[in-house]
Amino acid sequence: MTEQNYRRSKLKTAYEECPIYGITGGSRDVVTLVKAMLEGGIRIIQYREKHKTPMIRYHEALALRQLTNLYGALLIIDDYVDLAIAVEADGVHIGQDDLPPTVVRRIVGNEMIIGWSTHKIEDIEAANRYADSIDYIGVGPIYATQTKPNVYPVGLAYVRYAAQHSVLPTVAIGGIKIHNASAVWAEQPTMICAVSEITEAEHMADVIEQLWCKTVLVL
Ligand code: 3NM
Repeated sequence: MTEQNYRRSKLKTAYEECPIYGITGGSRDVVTLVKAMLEGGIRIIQYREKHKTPMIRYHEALALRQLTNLYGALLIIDDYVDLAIAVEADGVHIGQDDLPPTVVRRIVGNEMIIGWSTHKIEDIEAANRYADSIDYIGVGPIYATQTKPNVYPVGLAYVRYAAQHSVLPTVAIGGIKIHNASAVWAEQPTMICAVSEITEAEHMADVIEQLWCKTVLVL
């Protein structure tokens, strides 16, 4: 198996087990939060803690590496390529303003999954050109979101365009809640991600299930 096939089959196994892509956030302790996400069935965890110190991020990411290994889940590190390498994460997620995907690929080697955020049609076309370097794309924000500042909703049509034109798996993100998840699934993303809806949930497993069950309705 090539290294690219290895990365992609690892990712596919995870999203076929559960198509909800989990991202850390909110006010709970991050290890408690991720344990509840994993108990709720999520198999892809992105560690996204932009404002903590490098030392705190390192210790938290190490703890999440152990925890995700225990559950057979993937750990993806947001933004910090060095941290992803340091904790032997499964992947790193980068944005449009980070280093170019080809450069990140050169730094992390061929076994690490790379995800790339996209926000407009030209980004999807660029992602297709970078498809040797990256393994999935984020598409959003679909709806208005308080979680990521200074971004504007791109709407459901963008999910549809991504599903139809991206050669890579897609993660729909941004303002996704239980009440609008079925509308997002109807546009056929590979995965959906609901940050605040999950991190602020009182009964996390129920929320994950309700976000997830919507897939069954449109199949
Ligand atoms: N990335 P919530 S939107 C982390 O569009 C992130 O790339 C986005 O949070 C993008 O589910 C977003 O609470 C925040 O709206 C999503």
